[in-house]
Amino acid sequence: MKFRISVLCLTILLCVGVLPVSVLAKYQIDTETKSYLTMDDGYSDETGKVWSSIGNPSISSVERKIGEGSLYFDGSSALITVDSPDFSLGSNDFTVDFYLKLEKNESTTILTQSDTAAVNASSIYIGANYVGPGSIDVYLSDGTLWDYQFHTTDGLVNDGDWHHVAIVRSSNQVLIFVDGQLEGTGTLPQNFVIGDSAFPMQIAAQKKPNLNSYENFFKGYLDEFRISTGIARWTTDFTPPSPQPEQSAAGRAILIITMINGMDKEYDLSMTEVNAFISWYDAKDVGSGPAKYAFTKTWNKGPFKARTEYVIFDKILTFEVNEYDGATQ
Ligand SMILES: [Ca+2]
Ligand SMILES: [Ca+2]
Repeated sequence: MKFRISVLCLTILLCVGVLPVSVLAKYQIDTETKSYLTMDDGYSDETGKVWSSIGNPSISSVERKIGEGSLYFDGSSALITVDSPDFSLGSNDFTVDFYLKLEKNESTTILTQSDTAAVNASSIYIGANYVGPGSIDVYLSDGTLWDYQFHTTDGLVNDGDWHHVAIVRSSNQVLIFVDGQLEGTGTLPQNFVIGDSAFPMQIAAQKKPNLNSYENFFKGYLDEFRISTGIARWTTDFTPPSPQPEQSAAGRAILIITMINGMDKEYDLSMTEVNAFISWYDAKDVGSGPAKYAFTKTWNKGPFKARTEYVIFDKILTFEVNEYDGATQ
């Protein structure tokens, strides 16, 4: 007897045992994206930059906002990466955005390219709890001292929940959004040039002067951490981003065919290929079409130019399609 378990698992959660689609959700990388840590796989950067850890930041798959995980900073851990021309903010628009879940009420670093003396070679400092517990705070420098500072009120991000934060420079305006609401704003002099720091870019701590040690540690979770230059991603209130993977033919699926002898055959296919197989199966099921279906093998080809594997309709017991997102978002 032939039947099929499931034609197409469009609701991925119903498909057990195969990559849930949500795992792979991430923002699209555009040319303005200079650093983007999804925190799903540690602290690898989608733009190819290499971050190294201070202490032991750890992935949490329990606490996460988007994708598979977030990164937990225990109050003595941080991330740094070497200076890059990508981090020269100059007088350009920029956006720093992330999700955070804060576990600390004292002043804490989120992102900076400076040291705690801030005398020389400073560019940007983004922190929390400087106005009071739960504020988001931004300091900008022309290279020497902190020339301008911008704050939200306190009490915004210290409730133990996840919050989306976006710091935006749009021309001479600095905007701080929390959960998509404009909560802090201020004005820079026209064409204010932010200093071109040579310090490492630092997440979750700030370097001590003349030392390879750090202070002002962040405690809590960070997720979907992104630095963008040349773009003000938001200038009015918005709904915080929640990237959903495409459910289109761009996706891929694992097709598992169970043969009547109990053997499983697995194919990793594009949805176009899966749909072609289903069309063949449906046609054959009502008595038309060829008795066998050909899969062109692009794997394990060995010395051959091409290998084709045939599946015989009469030998199929069931099949199952587990769709996943194969496209980079
Ligand atoms: Ca994530
Ligand atoms: Ca620099």
